[in-house]
Amino acid sequence: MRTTSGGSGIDVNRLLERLAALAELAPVGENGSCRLALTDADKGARDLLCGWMADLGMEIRIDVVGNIVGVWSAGASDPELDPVMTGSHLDTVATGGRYDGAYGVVAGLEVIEAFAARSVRTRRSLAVAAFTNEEGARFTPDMMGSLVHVEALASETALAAVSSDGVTVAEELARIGYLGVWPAPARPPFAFVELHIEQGPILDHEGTVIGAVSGVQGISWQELTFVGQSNHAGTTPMHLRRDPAYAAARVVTFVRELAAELGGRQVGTVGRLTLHPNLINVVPAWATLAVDLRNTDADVLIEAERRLAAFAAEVAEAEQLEVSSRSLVRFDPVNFTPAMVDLVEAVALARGLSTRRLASGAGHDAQMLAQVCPTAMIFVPSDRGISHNPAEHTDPEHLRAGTEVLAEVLRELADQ
Ligand code: HGY
Ligand code: MN
Ligand code: MN
Repeated sequence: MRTTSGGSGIDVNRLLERLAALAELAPVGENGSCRLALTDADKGARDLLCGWMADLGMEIRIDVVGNIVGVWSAGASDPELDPVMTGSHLDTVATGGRYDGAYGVVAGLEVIEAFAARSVRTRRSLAVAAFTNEEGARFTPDMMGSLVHVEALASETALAAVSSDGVTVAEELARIGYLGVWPAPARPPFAFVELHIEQGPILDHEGTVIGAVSGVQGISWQELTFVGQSNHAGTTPMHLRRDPAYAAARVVTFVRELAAELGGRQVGTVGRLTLHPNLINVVPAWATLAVDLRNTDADVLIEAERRLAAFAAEVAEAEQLEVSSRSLVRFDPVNFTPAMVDLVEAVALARGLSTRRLASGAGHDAQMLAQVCPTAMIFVPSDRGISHNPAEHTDPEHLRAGTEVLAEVLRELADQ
């Protein structure tokens, strides 16, 4: 394995400037950004990316669900071969940080900029992708663009998805000018490597710089709805109530207790709870809550889903409510290609960087690309493990290290 002789050419200040330009499109707090999928802020980020790609002489492909793929062939001896792809996503949650997703896209550009400046030659072209709606915060499912890219979701289904504010993906893509014509699903790349912040506490807590990601845990998003009897808060005796808010509250505490009981890597979250009519003096008519369950173990995740369904039915019966549930997202745990994980680890160690293997707690586009090509992820630490929060931060030296490892991994793969 070659290590990059001399300077890598990675300019971390240029990388930071691009991350700042993206964040400043729709700033949240000191450092954060709100670029919900297909909003004007997301359009602004897409426009910036396409401008940077054009400046690098990349061929820009926008597909039928708005995925952006830039291909750099200037350094390739065999440009007709399937490219090696990197990338991530530009959309954020509403209270997003500066690095989640954007770092992986901008670092991909940084690698190409460094290779071009040093006339690096490889067999294969390099591609950088920005997948549509990775977060799933405005439209479900999450990882929407990469699901379509790998033929795990029909483009028609994605285009028809309706946002939490009542518009479809197709309408919003047309409105922001990113309803592309490049076909999806696409021909799989030769390999895919995603660079991302860990978004959790492990690397930061240990003082480890690089994570060689072994895989991604399984994800189950369900929406539960309890329907009861709306009534006057003052005149309705407690024993005559059919209160959906009470049932929802029982589920919120149950999810926490279930995760503790199952132990291991089980996590459970109720991040969204809606009451109707949501008025101080009205016993609600209905309550809707979204439950996010995750585990690296597929069987335990199924057990968690089973117990949640049983508890929701039990609470509904006791409170004489109707209960319904619908699955919003369901992904099995994914293990990345062992040889690819080995490569990430070997490159990091060869550069003298502290490294460890770990599974990802967060979902990523890489877990979709893993269905169609050899795939790996590289993590860098998140300060205090904070993410999906404007306070998200990663040390510039860690951002540089991650990008340098990405450059070396991409170069090794592009010569295969
Ligand atoms: O939810 C996730 O894990 C990812 O941030 N979309
Ligand atoms: Mn992400
Ligand atoms: Mn995220």
